[in-house]
Amino acid sequence: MTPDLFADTPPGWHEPLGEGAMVLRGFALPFEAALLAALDTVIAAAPFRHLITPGGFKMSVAMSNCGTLGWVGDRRGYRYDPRDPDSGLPWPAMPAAFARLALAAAQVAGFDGFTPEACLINRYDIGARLSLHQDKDELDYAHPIVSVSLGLPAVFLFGGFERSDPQQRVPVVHGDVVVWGGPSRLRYHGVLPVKPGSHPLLGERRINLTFRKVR
Ligand code: MD3
Ligand code: FE
Repeated sequence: MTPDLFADTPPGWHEPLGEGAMVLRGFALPFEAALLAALDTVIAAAPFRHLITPGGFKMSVAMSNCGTLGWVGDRRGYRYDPRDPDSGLPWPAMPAAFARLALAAAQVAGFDGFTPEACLINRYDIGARLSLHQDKDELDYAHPIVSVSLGLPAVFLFGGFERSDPQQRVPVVHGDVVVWGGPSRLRYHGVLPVKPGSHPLLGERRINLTFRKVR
């Protein structure tokens, strides 16, 4: 990695966001090569697709999954499913590098033994966004969600417990990991439209991995 003298924070910086939520700047960088290789393998087996929301809109974010469960949605609503509805096959296995990174990041944030069944993989092309929502399809909110940002930078909106609560803007770049646990687990959040640009390894896109313990 080339040290960036003008970065806002040094690599390895751990930034508390809210109770139970923490940004681990650059935490994924030592895993970068293994993550990108594993990502290619997963996406070859379960290509990205744009889900249709229950309201009938095509999401701007393209998604896939790995692990024993994947998050899927259609006109009927959202659910976790052991199979990819596009292929009828089980989702690709969770790559070892993915599992190790999620476990290590959760541990640093104070959540021991994090063994997620699901990794949702979001691809943001330029302009793609994720509107404000809560993640409520998991059974036990005592488990954190771990999110890994790769490729182009983005700005997370980190709100409160009501949709109308004020939002913090949290910029994230390639390699940043955020652990969302404790009381922060149920806060509203979203992603602002990804700005035009090109990342040296990933090109004109942002990839976000979210690790979830579902049941
Ligand atoms: C804050 N993904 O897939 S991860 C999602 O960058 C999702 O793709 C975004 O939100 C992305 O559901 C943001 C950040 C995230 C995940 C879970 C949270 C933020 C959270 C749970 C509570 C509070
Ligand atoms: Fe979410």
